[in-house]
Amino acid sequence: MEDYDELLKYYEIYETIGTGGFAKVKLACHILTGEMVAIKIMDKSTLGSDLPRVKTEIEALKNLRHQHICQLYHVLETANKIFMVLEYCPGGELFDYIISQDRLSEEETRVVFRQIISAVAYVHSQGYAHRDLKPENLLFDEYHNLKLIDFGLCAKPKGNKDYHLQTCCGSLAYAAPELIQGKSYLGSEADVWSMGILLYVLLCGFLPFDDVNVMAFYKKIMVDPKKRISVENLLNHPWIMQDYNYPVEWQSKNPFIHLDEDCITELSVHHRKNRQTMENLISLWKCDHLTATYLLLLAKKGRGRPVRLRLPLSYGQASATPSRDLESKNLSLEDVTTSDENDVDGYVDYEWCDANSSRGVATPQTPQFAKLRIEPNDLESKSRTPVLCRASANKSKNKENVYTPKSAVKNEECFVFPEPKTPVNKNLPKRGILTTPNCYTTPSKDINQSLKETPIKTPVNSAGTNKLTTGVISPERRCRSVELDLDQVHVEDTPKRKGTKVFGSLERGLDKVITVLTRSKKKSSARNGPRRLKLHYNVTTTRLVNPDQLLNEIMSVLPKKNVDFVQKGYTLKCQTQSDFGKVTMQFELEVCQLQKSDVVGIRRQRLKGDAWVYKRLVEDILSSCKV
Ligand code: 6BJ
Repeated sequence: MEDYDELLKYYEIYETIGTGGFAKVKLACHILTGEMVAIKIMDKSTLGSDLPRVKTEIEALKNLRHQHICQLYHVLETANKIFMVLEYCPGGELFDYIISQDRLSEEETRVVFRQIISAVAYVHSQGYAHRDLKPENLLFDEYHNLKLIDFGLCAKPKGNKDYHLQTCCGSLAYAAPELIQGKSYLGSEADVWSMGILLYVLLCGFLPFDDVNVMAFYKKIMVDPKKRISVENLLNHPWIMQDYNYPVEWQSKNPFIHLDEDCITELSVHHRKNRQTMENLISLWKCDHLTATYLLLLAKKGRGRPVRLRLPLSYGQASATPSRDLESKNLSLEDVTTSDENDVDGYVDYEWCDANSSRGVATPQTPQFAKLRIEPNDLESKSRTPVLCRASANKSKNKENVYTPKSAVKNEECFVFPEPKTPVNKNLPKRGILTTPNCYTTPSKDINQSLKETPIKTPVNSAGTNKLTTGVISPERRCRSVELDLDQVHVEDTPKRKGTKVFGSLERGLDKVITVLTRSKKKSSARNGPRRLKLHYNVTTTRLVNPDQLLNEIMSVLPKKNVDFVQKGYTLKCQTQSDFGKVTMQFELEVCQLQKSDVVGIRRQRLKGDAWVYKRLVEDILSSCKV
């Protein structure tokens, strides 16, 4: 548990949003800036032969800084754990986005693909090859701009850039023939192959080479790498240039050399150090808390928020954040105050925040009530998230220090969505079960307009049943499933925080929180229905109006598909296992009420497992339900 002490000085940790082979990703809030982050958590003892992969990723990400690469802010290593604090990308995986739309139009594919080329060209320019390019490794940020993740398989041949690699890695479906055949290969050429597969998937919604028979699959994958286009020639390929008339801009718009004046000023004041000293310290780019604070402050400025840090404490000093102090009184705080009640410490920059911003759960205009985590297993508290973090990008109390966001407007590879046109490939079958019609808003070129449209601000009620109601277990797996509470994963590894000194102002805050707790508890118990969610591409609409009927329908279908599940309110935490008892897939299905509509929907979220297998399984489940 000491493993978490250092991390908890700087971040508030919330729910698990993904589990991979050897890592778990949790949402968190950086306390000083109030910015949301994603934290990749790895256990050294279970890493084993994957440890080099983690080191590779850290080394690569420390050297990469680009508008389409998920930024690494902070690395912490303890006796048993490695923590990577990463850029927050609430828009979900490109994979989920594609399948929700069936496939993308040619115009939208071009927008997305130009961003991918931009990221890959930059990676190559720095001497790296990614080697695991696939739509699961591309996430959308809050502005619907893509960010490349997972550099665990990337390679940087020393010295000669044309060095041929030998290791076969990555996902087979996206792997180049020379890689599959075990030949030596150029990482950059292998990446271009994967990009070809990606382009196909974007336009068609399925893989070009797919065969249950591995040999048959291998035979299909053949082309001489020398006949393949180079990234350089992709940049200004006629198809890529169409509608744009300029090549892909792949250079970094956030280079390491330039330091932001306002961020330096704020950090100098905060640390009581002169500007030059501060600049020298930041320029070391140690990937420590200072790096994280600088980069997150810059991100905050980029979103038009005040360039301000929250607490006048120095690094490493015991934190006086409300939640930690409150927790010392056996309360775990997730949300603290209403926007006009936040007098907990000197500088007030608490905002409504909801890590579900992509799911549109926030009401910045109305007073916010505290949401407390009473019980780690409490559904409501888990589905509704922290308040101390950031919220609406254009809501600002401090007008003097507000900046016009630059990144999204200035960056030509971002946000230049032509109006959606009729798909060119309309002869292909359209709309599968995972399709949510009309759910995608084309981002506007006008940043202010697009910020208004960002789901963070959309009011949604979030009510859920807060008890583990019934554990429904598929008959085939009754024994194993008894232990199955997927949430334990979250609970077990989130340590109870140690008590810290409670400051007077915080005690006042605590009083308020207790009052609010009573209020919000009353509120939720009075309303035991499903959550109201905004139409999002992870939500499938139905024709039904009765949530319980839909829930029962899904629960009757799951055992037939060999899916184990635990019901928590209107959420079904599902998993599948191999014949050897290995968990092959984890996902959630949640029955929700759609906003501004009488109908109910199903929110789905993959947590673990192969994306294509997941797609087929969820399609199968949903088409078996009479929805
Ligand atoms: C990475 C993952 C970066 O809000 C969300 C936010 C999902 C951020 C999100 C909806 C949600 C909320 C609560 C519970 C369940 N990010 N952001 C791996 N490597 C590098 C970066 C990431 C992951 C992220 C994902 N989801 N679902």
